Amino acid sequence: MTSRLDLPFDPTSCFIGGRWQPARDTLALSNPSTGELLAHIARGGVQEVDAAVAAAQAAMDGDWGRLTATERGRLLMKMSALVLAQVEMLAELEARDVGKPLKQGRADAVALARYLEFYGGAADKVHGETIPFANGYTALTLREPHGVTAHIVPWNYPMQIIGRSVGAALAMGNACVLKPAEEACLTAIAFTRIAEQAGLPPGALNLVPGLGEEAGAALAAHRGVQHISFTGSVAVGSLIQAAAAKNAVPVTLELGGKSPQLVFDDADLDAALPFLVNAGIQNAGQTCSAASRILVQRGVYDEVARRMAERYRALRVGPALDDPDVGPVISARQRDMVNGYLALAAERGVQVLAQPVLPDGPGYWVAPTLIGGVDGAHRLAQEEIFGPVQVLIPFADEAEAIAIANGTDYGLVAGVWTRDGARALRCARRLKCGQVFVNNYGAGGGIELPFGGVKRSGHGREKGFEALYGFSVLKTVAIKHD
Ligand code: TXE
Repeated sequence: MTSRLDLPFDPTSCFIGGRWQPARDTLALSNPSTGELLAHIARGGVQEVDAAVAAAQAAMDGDWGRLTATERGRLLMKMSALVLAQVEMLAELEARDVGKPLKQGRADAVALARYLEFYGGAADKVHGETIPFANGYTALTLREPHGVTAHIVPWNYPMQIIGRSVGAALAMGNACVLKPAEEACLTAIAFTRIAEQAGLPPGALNLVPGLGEEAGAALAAHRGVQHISFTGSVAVGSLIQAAAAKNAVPVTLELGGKSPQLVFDDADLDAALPFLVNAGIQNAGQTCSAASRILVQRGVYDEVARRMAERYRALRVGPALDDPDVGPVISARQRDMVNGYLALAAERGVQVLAQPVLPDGPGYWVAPTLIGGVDGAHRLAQEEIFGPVQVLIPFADEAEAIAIANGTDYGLVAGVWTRDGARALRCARRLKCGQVFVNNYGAGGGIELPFGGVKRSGHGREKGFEALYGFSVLKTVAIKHD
């Protein structure tokens, strides 16, 4: 084995039909905190994807397809308990693989366990209805699985995204083919091991690591796949939707954003401050729902700018295993992309309000940066940077705040800070996005809360009960008996 890590599994295999099968080729993973080689993982391709889809279909037609909803739920609960028992191991893997600070990795692992618990408990509580219909008939609906579902996930929150997507799909009785990101996939492998240990029937969950343009593209285009769940970039999301269209299968796209938090003059700033900053720097800003725009009413703008800058200056940036506030970004490519945006901050008029000190050494470091002096139309306020960078934008009144907030191509999440209940409701109604948080941001992960975007942030909903509808199809049955 070529891994330089003491891993509790062999990362160079795919998991297909309940068996670990070495891939014909491997890919290198690097540790973002050091830039060093971390491990080699399987480089699956067309052949592995074909085998995984066939194994998933066989599971649908076999043991997995015959389980009751309650039995599926129990398996998910068992997986949840196994995850909880291994939180430290999972957090450490994520620290090495993603560069995620340990406390954030622990939170992701606990969230994964909670997704499995939530969907395990929900598995036998989703049901159809009877419908009043013509005399002599009984009409009803059944909620059935799609069949084989594809899950193409990114590197930023592997555990949480697997939990919300694979967890919900398994609860509804689908058989999954999981394609983790080539940049980080150790916790996806660990999760698959946990599913195996929990006794998930062969083929119910298959894992094919590999490159996006190889394993990912092959999976998205596969005729045997009946639903695709994708989280990642807008560019690849469009490709996935085009591939799904060719086979006329449904797709859920979660594509990131440029999410705002709106801070009104009457806001409780003591309560808001930690959320304003944390939602920008968590996971080094590599979060689809990162609050990368902070819109502040003019009466409190200076105070918010000063207090956020203080917090920025106090941020500890460092190697993930030291459990800093901000770790490295995922790759040299991501670092260069974010630094390309930071170069725009050298323009006239743009103010760098705060940047903490970066560690020496070879990791993929990006300075967390708080920026002022831009308007809502500036590239820094329009494009997803996907790094620890936030822009502060002043506004005069509610109408202007809503116009700026809605004035990007994205629409994923928004936060509103105000003591005025009517204003909070008006904003919640007028903001064009999939989730609005009032006097909080993120609601602690909000596993129970449906999540997804509008506009270029994507479509379809994951998380909460809603995901169970997305991962199932409704069949109508009309029986004539008189
Ligand atoms: O994403 P990709 P990348 C955004 C963020 C980031 C940018 C690029 O702005 O800077 O995207 O990140 C697989 N067919 N987000 O390059 O390429 C790939 O292997 C099928 C937002 O990492 O979209 C991985 O598993 N699959 C975001 C997954 O798609 C393909 C999270 C995501 O990779 C493929 C990540 C193809 N042709 C990035 N090409 C969020 N919404 O949270 C790639 N993939």
